[in-house]
Parts: sequence; C-alpha cells; structure tokens
Amino acid sequence: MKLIYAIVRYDNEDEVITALTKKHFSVTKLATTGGFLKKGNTTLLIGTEEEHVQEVIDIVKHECGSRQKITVNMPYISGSAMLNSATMPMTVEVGGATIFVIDVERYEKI
Ligand code: 2BA
Repeated sequence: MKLIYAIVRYDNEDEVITALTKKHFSVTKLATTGGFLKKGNTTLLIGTEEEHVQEVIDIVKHECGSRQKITVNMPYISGSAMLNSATMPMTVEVGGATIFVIDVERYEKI
C-alpha cells in the first residue's frame, strides 16, 4: 500500500478529483498553503496499491497540465535586508504538480 501526496494548483483540483474518483480512487482533499508564495493550493491524499501508483500519477499529470512561469513579489521577510525588495518582481515556475509517494506501514478501516 502506498500513500500519494499530490500538491496541485487550486484551479486544477476539481478536474483532478473528478478524474480520480471516476477511476474509483479514494481521495482526501486538504486546503494547504505554499510556504514560498503564501498562496492557497490543494493537497490530495490518495491511498492505493503499488500497481496503481503510476495510473494515479498519469491522471494528475494529465489534469494539471504543464508548469507555467509567473511573476510574483518577493516574500516579505521582517527585519531582513529583503524588506526593500518586497515589491520587486521575480519569476517562479508553478503548475503541474508536486507528488510524493510514501510507503504505508499499516492501513485499517475500523
Ligand atoms: P510554494 O512554496 O508557494 O512555491 C511556489 C513556487 O515557488 C514553486 O513551485 C517554485 O517554483 C517556487 N519556489 C518555492 N520555493 C522556492 C524557493 N525557496 N526559492 C525560489 N523559488 C521557490 P512548485 O515547485 O511547483 O511548488 C508548488 C507548491 O508545492 C509549493 O508552493 C509548495 O506548497 C509545494 N511544494 C513543492 N515542493 C515541495 C517540497 N519539496 N516539500 C513540500 N512542499 C512542496
């Protein structure tokens, strides 16, 4: 048994969840926040057998599309030299998804 964490953009969550549930995967959605941009994103938890992990990743990849470049403000870091660059634009790559696959030691439904 594996547990897949998929961090996806908020805009993609409906399509990903719909596609996964259509294929009978169980999904739990968590409202999360990226530490760098401090913007909301969505973390999906999907527990499945090892032989289905690639199928889940393929579905997430298909629904989330490719990475995009966006320009954002530098994060505000209080008391640091970065204070003056709070309005300075910078480009970061976002989109697609960040996926972690973890071994599950024990799985029970009681
Ligand atoms: P954020 O932390 O808000 O990061 C948004 C995007 O900013 C990242 O996109 C990356 O392109 C850039 N970025 C993040 N940290 C950076 C840094 N220290 N310096 C420069 N640029 C940085 P993604 O890589 O697609 O990540 C999207 C979201 O996925 C992240 O939102 C975070 O919530 C999560 N994530 C990504 N990698 C992670 C990891 N290794 N562990 C935990 N969460 C992760």
